[in-house]
Amino acid sequence: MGKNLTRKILEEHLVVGDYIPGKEIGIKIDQTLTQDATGTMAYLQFEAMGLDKVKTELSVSYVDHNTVQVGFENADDHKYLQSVAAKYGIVYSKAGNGICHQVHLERFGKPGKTMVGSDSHTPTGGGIGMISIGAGGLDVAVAMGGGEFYITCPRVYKINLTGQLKPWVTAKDVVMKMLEIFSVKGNVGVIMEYGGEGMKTLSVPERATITNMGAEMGVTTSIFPSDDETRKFLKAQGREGDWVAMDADADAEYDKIIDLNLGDVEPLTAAPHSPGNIVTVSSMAGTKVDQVIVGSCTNSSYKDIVTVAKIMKGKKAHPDISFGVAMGSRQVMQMAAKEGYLADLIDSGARILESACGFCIGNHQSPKTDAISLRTNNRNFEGRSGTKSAQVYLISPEVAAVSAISGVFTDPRTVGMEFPDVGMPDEFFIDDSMFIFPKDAVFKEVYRGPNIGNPPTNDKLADSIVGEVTLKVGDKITTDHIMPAGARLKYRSNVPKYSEYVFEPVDTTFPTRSMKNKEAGKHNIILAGESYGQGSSREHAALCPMYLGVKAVIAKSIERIHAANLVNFGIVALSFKNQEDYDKVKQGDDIEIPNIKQKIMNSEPVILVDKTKGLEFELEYNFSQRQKEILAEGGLLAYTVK
Ligand code: MIC
Ligand code: SF4
Repeated sequence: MGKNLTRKILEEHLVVGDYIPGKEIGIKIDQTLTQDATGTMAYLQFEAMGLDKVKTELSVSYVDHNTVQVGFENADDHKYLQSVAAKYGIVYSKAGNGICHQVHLERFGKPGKTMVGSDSHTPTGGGIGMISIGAGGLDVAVAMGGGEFYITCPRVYKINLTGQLKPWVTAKDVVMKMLEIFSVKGNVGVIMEYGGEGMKTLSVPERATITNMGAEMGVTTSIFPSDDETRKFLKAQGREGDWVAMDADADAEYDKIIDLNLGDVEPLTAAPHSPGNIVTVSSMAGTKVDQVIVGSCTNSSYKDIVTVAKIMKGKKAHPDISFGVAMGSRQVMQMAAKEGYLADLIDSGARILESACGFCIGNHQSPKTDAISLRTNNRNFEGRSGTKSAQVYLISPEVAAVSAISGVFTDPRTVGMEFPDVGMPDEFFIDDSMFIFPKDAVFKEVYRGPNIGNPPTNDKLADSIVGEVTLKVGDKITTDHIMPAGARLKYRSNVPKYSEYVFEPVDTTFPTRSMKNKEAGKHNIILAGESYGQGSSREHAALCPMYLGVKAVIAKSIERIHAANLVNFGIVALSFKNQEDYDKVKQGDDIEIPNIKQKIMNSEPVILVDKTKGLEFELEYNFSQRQKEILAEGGLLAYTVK
């Protein structure tokens, strides 16, 4: 049997372990990316490692999340990031240059390479044939220092695309179809590999939309082969030399093969409050809408923006709609300006937003109370828009534009308009002047504003965990529940301050109750249901609980990036041997996990003693030897510098 593409790239980068699906492997990382909201902590941790320079082929530090700059904090962080980039040989992408994933695809992505990024949508790079994985900032810091990156050797599913998309049906609908099939949970440890004749009809940015939102399925990453379309895209970006053909062998082995006929896909939407709540746009048709926003790393490529501009040309956004457009990169914005599309958008009444994350992370453009908001991004978790009562629907740019005009949810196939089939330009407009490359960077000293604190450290793992179930939560708790972003995002570099908001959307008393326990020498334990830690890569969802004295999370299941982040910050992730035991333990119960350190190190069963109930429960865990040692040290930073 031949090899699939995933295996080919991973084997070429394998440095620790054997290629056995389900087992931990360490891979060499060629490129890294960070964004500012996770980047400051990643670079503080990198600094703590005491190295001279990054050891990767390329590391890029993007500023795209915290660009609103209300108060000094964000601007201070940007300056810190710029100075660190200059010191360590990192490319710095200034605020205004665009969203990390879109810009990286345009200017740096290379087929066959590996990349790790401190953002969960790093798999966008899979659209250009990279193994591109999202991780916590500390894992990225280690990779920048030349350390290998650890993943579970994946199970690989082939998505065999056939047919061709019908007019008004898009790559966004394809990935939403995938979410309908695979849902947002149960896909940990899987890589989705796309192939088949249908793939050839999709351009690189369309493929990137699919791999981007693959993150919502909880997979390790998604990847497309590198073919002639990839070559065309790279050539148009002036980078044909970066192209190599990459594909699976004709007789490649897969763990599962799924056929998806592109011609069968129809316009879809993810209804509130999960990217996995997929319904057809036609079933929503006629529903009144309050806000429409086009943008985010999922849908803000040249093709997306030009398509929207062509639909809007000569028309106006409905008077009751707030219509916003955020282009994914400065390149897209420059081309839209030079080719007249920006004028068409402005004429239509669009609010032109910065080329940044902004609305997607609830940093601005929060809709009105109870609003129906249609957005082209990838996540619609409750409250993520900044308005708890808002109903956010995820849609394609095409659905966004026609609905902005009509004021109601509209199936674009019904508007009687000719489909604006926008192709790939032969040449993109190239202007790299908002990058500061290491050769041009002037380094004087690392700038540290008052918002930048040293990363807090943890104690070594205690012999026994003794404390309280400080919080019990249900299923699908996302990192936006654990560590909200939006208005709180500006505190990312100030852990004591940011920790005041841990679990804010769930229980505002959690930080004070936890701190009280910590000060009294009691450990905090979180009890959770299925798919705990869905969503973002933000390590603050582990780091801030660690700061508050959380020592263990007992959950029915934990999503990949968050599970790794918990280990990285010395928090023990456990599950009940019998899932029903979850119902028996209550918030506030006094508990003890005797001899946890010794038991984990010796791979023995761990027992939870519920002193309040007088009951004992067996707990399970699944740590590699490396993870056990990290936990014993109290986290990855201590383990790395020891
Ligand atoms: C997100 O889309 O949730 C974010 C904001 O980009 C996060 C990163 C962060 O929290 O800083 C992600 O996807 O990892
Ligand atoms: Fe930015 Fe939104 Fe993409 Fe996250 S999902 S990187 S917040 S645009």
